[in-house]
Amino acid sequence: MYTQGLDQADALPDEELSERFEAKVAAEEKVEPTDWMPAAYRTLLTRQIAQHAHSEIVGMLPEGNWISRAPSLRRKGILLAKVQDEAGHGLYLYSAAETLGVTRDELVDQLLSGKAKYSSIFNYPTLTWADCGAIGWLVDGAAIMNQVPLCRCSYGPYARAMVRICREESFHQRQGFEIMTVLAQGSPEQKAMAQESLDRWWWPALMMFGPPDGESVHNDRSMRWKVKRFTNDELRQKFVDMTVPQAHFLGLTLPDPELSFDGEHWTFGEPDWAEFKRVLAGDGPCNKERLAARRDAHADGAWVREAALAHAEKKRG
Ligand code: BYC
Repeated sequence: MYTQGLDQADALPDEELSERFEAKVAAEEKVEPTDWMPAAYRTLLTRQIAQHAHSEIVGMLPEGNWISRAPSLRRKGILLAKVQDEAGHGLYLYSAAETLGVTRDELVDQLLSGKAKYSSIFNYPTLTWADCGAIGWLVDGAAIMNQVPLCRCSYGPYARAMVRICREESFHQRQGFEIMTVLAQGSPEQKAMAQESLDRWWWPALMMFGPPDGESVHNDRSMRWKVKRFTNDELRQKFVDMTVPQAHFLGLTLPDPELSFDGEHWTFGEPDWAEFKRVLAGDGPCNKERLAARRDAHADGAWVREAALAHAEKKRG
């Protein structure tokens, strides 16, 4: 069978196109939207980038909950900027996914119908102000650990989007750690609030890296095609090694009795994988609330989309 790749002047056999593709990936060259790529590579990337985009958009909700209740004008300004950054990340990522042939409407439909996954972490509630600190420190910290290697992903548009996203996530992580520092060094009540928040977010943050390597479905293919550069367990370990000393600096205790240092790494207990599976299956503490909020936002924005389309139509004449 012969296939015409968009970058090919002449038709080439699939095997030859596939060999060229593998050689390009092996040589650390970027794959671009008009290049020939195996259907499974396209599917793998569309899935991951779409889930990533949905995570950024749904990820605005837990912290968005605190914009009107931030403890000072300064905190409110910072939080607003951070939540807007997440919206921007979602938009870059939807655009990157679109270069693979899926439309924005299809992507949004998949999220709103509950068909598409988004990160498990955003199905947990933000109960106190300290949660904005814990999210910045732990959730954005985990995101950076996972996303810095994605700047070297083999697919050009995704890799390039990740560069800016990672820079912004670094600011998010720092602002979260600063909130935690102020609380941990504040009154006994403030320190207790920081500790209670850490207790609730620690295990869900470890679950962000995905199932253990033995249960990861996409790992082998994703590593071979240089989408992922590290396995889920490798990144989880790096995150724990980075974060434990930060918790010690704050004078807070991690909720894991099995935590111990072996001279090189921090060994840690097993996250509750049954809980992880429940959250992925739609039965986390806030799954229904998050989807309902996105559906309402989409419906409320219908007039904006209609007005924008009418304006575009008019301009076209
Ligand atoms: N939550 O074979 P595996 C942010 C799914 S947003 C939900 O290991 P893979 C931020 C996985 O999709 C950060 N689902 O998958 C925003 C797969 O299901 P399907 C979001 C998960 O892809 C606002 C199945 O489980 N970051 O930073 O090799 C405020 C088997 O997994 C999760 C990204 O999206 C999970 N935690 O590895 C603050 C990063 N884990 O598709 C911060 C990009 C696994 O077969 N994504 N699943 O139905 C990735 O790096 C990878 O997709 C993952 C999973 C490491 C997440």
